[in-house]
Amino acid sequence: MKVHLAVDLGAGSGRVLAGKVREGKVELEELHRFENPGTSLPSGLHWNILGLYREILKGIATGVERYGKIESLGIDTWGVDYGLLDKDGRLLGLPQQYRDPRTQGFEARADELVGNDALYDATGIMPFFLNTSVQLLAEKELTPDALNVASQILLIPDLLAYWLTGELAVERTNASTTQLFSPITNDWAWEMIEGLSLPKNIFGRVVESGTLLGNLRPEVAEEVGATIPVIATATHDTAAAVAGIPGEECYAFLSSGTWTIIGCELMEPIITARSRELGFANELGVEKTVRFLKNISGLWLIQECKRSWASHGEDIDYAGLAELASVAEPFIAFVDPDAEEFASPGKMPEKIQAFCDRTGQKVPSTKGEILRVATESIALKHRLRFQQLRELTGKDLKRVHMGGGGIKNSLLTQAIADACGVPVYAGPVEATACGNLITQMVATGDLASIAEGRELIRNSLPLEVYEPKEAGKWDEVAKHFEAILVLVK
Ligand code: LFR
Repeated sequence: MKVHLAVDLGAGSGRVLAGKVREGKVELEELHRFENPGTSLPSGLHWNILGLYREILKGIATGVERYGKIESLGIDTWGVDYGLLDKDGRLLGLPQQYRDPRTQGFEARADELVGNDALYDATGIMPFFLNTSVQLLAEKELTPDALNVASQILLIPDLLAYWLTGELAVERTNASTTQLFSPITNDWAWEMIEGLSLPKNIFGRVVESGTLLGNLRPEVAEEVGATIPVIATATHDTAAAVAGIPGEECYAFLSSGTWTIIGCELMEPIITARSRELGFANELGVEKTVRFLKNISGLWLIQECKRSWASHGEDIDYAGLAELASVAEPFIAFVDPDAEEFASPGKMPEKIQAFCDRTGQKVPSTKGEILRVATESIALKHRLRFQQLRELTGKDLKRVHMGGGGIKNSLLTQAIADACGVPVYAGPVEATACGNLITQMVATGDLASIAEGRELIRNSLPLEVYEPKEAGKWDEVAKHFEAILVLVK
């Protein structure tokens, strides 16, 4: 039996998992789980990066204790966030969270400086408040001290891998989330970097997913109990999830977590006036693929409702919340899950109610109603994006393959099948960890290709099929939903 470790950090929690391959099947085992709460300091919203690093070490040590030899390990996290290093490799300040409000107004500033259209044409990435480009611009104009002396930018998984190995590199799938990397030249988008007056010298070596970075530093190896090769896996969690979703036929992938991300795997980017208008991004995937996709604010709304009620002493688990939503009256009102007011944390139930109120709809009053409105609205947003994806790719998409924690919410998964009018193949829940692991296994020669890895996943983990129901009803409510989108535009 061979064991690889996947470190998978999300914007709420992180895990270290062991992927064990025996007799043609992969088994996942959670070795260590920890919280990753955003922390508010006088300087804004931050990640506790050193805390995360310590938790990762704990998880690796558990893996070594349990299995002795570890073939390799790889880290994936959310995209876009970064740390800056000085010339001696010291971290300059505590990395900030993409939801930190400092970026407000800086999408418009980027537009002034280089033009959002030009940025899209050069990078294939849409203007979005969280892009690294927007964050760096805000940092440069508001708090430039660190940038002035920085000699290297690393994204979060690169930074953690640097601490583990001493090797400096930015992995390509995550580089593509910065809006500063070109999927056409396969290099940093230098013209845009110059146009935004960002320091060119901080953008260093980019490596393909599946690159061996090196072994754990001797001090780290001593602490965890073994020397382990570290691989720059598909370090962007969504790239890992897409790799780990074993799609078949002509399918759209859907990676469902805090964000849900819907898209298609392509061999070439689609950068047209229409794709720009509809806001689809060309992020990069494993084996030189393009992840042509759109973010939808997914479980975030539900997670934030949960957090808000818990802070008032009503801590209901996700199963309990789903139960409340499933017995509430359907289709009483709709929100745009991607409306600006929902992007920042806090007061989510009240924000949903205020949205319904200001758009002249019935205001949901119970927890069940609020959650039902959120769930159906999220599903309807998927429908819209699914249809746009069909139009932009010209593909006759026959099904949705959905992976990630979101599939545990069967009300939402069924609603997505109903709203899109195609079957949803749900699985695996651990798509991200699976993609992280198979990318490593290809790198170590244990698998020939990602296709072979997907076959391994298909043979090992359950897939559940949700057939679409009540098509007529959803066609009708989609009209109301889309009218609300127009109203708030
Ligand atoms: C999902 C994700 C999305 C990205 C957002 C911010 O976890 O990585 O792909 O758009 O987080 O990085």
